[in-house]
Amino acid sequence: MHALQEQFDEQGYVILKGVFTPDVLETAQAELAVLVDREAEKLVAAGRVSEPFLSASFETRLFRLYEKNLDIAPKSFRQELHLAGLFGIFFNARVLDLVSQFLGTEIRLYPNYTVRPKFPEWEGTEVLWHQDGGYTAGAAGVRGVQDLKMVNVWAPIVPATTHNGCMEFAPGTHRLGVVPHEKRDHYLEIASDQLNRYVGETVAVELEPGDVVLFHNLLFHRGLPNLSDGIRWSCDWRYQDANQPTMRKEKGHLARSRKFAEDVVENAEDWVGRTFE
Ligand SMILES: O=C(O)CCC(=O)C(=O)O
Repeated sequence: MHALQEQFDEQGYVILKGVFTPDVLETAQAELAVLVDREAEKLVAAGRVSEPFLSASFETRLFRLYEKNLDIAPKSFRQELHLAGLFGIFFNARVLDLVSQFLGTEIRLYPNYTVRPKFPEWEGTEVLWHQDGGYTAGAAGVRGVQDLKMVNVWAPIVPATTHNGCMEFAPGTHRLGVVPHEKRDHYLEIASDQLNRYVGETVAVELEPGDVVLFHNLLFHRGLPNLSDGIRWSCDWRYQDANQPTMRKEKGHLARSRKFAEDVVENAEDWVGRTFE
């Protein structure tokens, strides 16, 4: 078996260094900066801020805009991500080549692609211990979630460290099946009787921009608290064997397909012309 797949099967994740080239990252960050511009215009127009904080850095500006407006702050972006500069992330040929080793030729971008601006010390963006499949099971029922053939991907846009809230994994927990999750204020959380056995054996996943981590849909994971004064910007998205149903109301977008080649998202322009669905 391929070494990547072996580690993925054993630990539930695999870290890949330097997958995105600097130009892919710069293009993505520039696009996200435009998205932040739009947020600034919206808040100024609504009278929620008196200035657009134009001189603030990418790492701080969105937080400056929302720190006194946390009641309406975005916890994540999804619908807004049909932007040309993000095609190179979600449809990256190097990532898709790797993922095809797990999923084969029919690959769907699963309909929950996300960009997260994790704010300093705000529980609204502090994602608690969960399995991604736990969210799907919460909405669609446990049946079928166990069999979803998926590869989940997480990549930072700024360095992700234990200080600013990188991901934390509980290795091996992907073999436990879907476990019960409980509803908290902002997110679901794995029930404590399930979690307590594993919290002493976790790993913090510190990554540089360009690195990606692939992980199993049932791996216990969370984002650590952000103790820095900057935003931990990151992307998380998932690929699925497109022969399967998404178990969501949205159908996602084909990233590779032999069967339905005409439906594959072809390029950035094609991506921009589509919607979150
Ligand atoms: O970025 C985070 O802090 C959490 C992301 C996450 O839970 C996920 O990608 O499934």
